[in-house]
Amino acid sequence: MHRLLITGAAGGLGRVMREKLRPLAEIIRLSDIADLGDAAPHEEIMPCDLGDEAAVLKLVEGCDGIVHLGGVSVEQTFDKILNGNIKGVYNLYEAARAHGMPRIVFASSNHTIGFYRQDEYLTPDMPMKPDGLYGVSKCFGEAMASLYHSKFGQETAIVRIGSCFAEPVNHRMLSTWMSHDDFADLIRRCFLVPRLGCPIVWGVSDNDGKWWDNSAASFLGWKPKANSESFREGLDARMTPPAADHPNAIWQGGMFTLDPIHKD
Ligand code: NAI
Ligand code: 15L
Repeated sequence: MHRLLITGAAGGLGRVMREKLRPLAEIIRLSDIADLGDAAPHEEIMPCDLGDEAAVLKLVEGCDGIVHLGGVSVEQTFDKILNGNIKGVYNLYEAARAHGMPRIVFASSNHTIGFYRQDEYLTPDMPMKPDGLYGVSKCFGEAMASLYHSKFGQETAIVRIGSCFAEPVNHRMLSTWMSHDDFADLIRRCFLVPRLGCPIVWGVSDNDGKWWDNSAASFLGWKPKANSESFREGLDARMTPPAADHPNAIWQGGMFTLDPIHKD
């Protein structure tokens, strides 16, 4: 690619992908509402609020691919979610439509299905069961990706990320964890595959205890390499596993299922 846009580039995943996705494009355009530091020679920095339609239109101009990580990433007030994740996604898809429909990797979340129990094994065609307003906003994002694919042919990889951190930080994440390297490799494959379409891909490493079936996305050729089992012993030494009646032992979305509707 000539120019790859990463939104949410100042966030936890954005900072990691800023480095790991460097080989994918000659120029990496980085955007966020938070500080992004100085641009390296191969980088362009374009601060932008995703809720600002005109700014997003400019942001996407000239881009050949988009990794959309920006937006609210936890349970929050409806107003914040509305701006970042609802208006933001609408603005992004409209901007992509105006600028040649660059392929999009959309960071969706396991919180679209957080109210499934941990003893259920999911395929991507199963109904959504969001566990909060944040999860609902990701359902909206997935629906926008599907709409723009059906109506206009816009291609998106909808990646339902489990827990993408340096390592799992609790026992639930032994099932949901995805390594940074596996995510970067998945993104690379989404841009390299000749025809992407609009698949839902479970963003999870090859964990022994995973809850999600990725066989429908096998055409991507993505074979995650990491397995959270290597962290189990360390986790067991640091903390006791959750009791059987704890949300982290019942629901796939874990503690998000307990969040109230945030008012401020
Ligand atoms: P993060 O919260 O660290 O990063 C999100 C970034 O988006 C932040 O830098 C924030 O400033 C920016 N942002 C928020 N509202 C914005 C707006 N209105 N306009 C422009 N930028 C805005 O989240 P993280 O962990 O890096 O996640 C990245 C993406 O992946 C998010 O969309 C999140 O929902 C999704 N995800 C992440 C998971 C994880 O395990 N890290 C799991 C599931 C989904
Ligand atoms: C998410 O969607 C969040 O963005 C991330 O911070 C984690 O909480 C993750 O899900 C998870 O479920 O572990």
